[in-house]
Amino acid sequence: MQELTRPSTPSASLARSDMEAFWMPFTANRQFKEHPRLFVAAKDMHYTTIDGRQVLDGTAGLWCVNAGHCRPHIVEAIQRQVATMDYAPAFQMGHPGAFQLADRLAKMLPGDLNHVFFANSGSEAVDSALKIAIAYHRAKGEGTRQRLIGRERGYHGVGFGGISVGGIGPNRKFFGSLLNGVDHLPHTHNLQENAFSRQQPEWGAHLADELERIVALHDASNIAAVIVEPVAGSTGVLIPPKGYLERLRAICDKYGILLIFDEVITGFGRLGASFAADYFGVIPDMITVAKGITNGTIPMGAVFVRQEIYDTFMTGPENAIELAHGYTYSGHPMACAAGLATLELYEQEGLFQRANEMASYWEEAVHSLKGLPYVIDTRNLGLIAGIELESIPGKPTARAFECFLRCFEQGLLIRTTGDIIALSPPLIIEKHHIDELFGRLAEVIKGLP
Ligand code: PXG
Repeated sequence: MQELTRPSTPSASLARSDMEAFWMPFTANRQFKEHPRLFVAAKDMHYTTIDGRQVLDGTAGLWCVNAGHCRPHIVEAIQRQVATMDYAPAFQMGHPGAFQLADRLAKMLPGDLNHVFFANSGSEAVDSALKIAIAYHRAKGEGTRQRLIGRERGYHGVGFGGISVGGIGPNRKFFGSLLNGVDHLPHTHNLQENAFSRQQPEWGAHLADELERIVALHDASNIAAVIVEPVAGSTGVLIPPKGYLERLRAICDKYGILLIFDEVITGFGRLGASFAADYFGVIPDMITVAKGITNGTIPMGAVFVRQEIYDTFMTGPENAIELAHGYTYSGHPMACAAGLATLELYEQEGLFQRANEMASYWEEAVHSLKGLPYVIDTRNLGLIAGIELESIPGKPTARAFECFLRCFEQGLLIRTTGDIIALSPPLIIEKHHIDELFGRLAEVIKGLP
């Protein structure tokens, strides 16, 4: 075979014209391409920009790099796997890594959640979970249970299933009639009642009772599942009121409705426990994850299901496919290698415990921003913070976005949604990083227009 030239690597600089072809996701494309913000390297708590500056990562990439960047243990596992077996067919064939990763995950899971369906992203995990919920009821002879219940301000990715149960207007309004048969619980965010709460707010558990009204309207025999984020991330860090998740669990139990926790951001140590289900002591019937499952290195999502759900499908002829669902890359060898190495690293370094121990120092730092100009709320849980700014009249999002740009110039990566700053650093963060992060952020906020 003819020797090829060496594969090309991304170039060290980009002209404006080089940037046209890439249609960037969830990005103001024209604005970005005029003033690009490009990263070229990452290590532990920092990114390196294309012009050689160090940027402290206050967001673990996008809530995914929980063990910090470019950890050799994970990098080596991926390198080894890609050189040994790049791909194995996912349907009617297998490879050991997928079974090993599923087994390891099953051992971490709370309650009797102990089976794993692999996908490639949070969006796919959510669509898979919703499909499993409907098919589960059908397999049990309750095929009328098809309705799905999400929540206002919920984010469950961008598939049609996810935006249907999701509760973010701009993510829904352009995309037609979406799924039929979806209702939404009210969100729990209320600054009059809960501003500047530390950890779980006191007010709002009663909002779970809205599920009773939805059941009364449609009858439980028509409802398949409720899906919520235990802590909503993308819509600006909405922390569940004390008792709220417990009530949702109780109402679902009462009516035989499946409860799905979307733990794409809360999974893998973000709250100082393996999953939010462990943290809150509320065990759902299914959990969706992505992001931290591979430390953000190789795309992977998964649905965790209870024994009883899996067993319900394992009937009928042994040679029949039990669930007509799956992806070419379900359990991709590289994602599995990355996942196994990631879980080893989390365990070896005790990172979930570390996050738990760091949470009180983090909390003090978050609430030190109270009293700064425009800061109308600070809230925190585990290694998550939400800092809500007063909007510029007539220009929602503008103030927080300006804050984001100025932080980036000051060597700090934050994430904003609306006028809310969301922070979710790698779990390896040290106290001096926390001081640096909030010190810089405070200076930027003080100078905001
Ligand atoms: N569910 C939840 C709860 C999420 O947070 C998804 C599903 C979708 O995952 P994928 O892998 O399909 O993107 C997410 C994704 C942010 C931000 O800044 C959050 C997400 C993605 C991008 C940005 O808050 N969460």
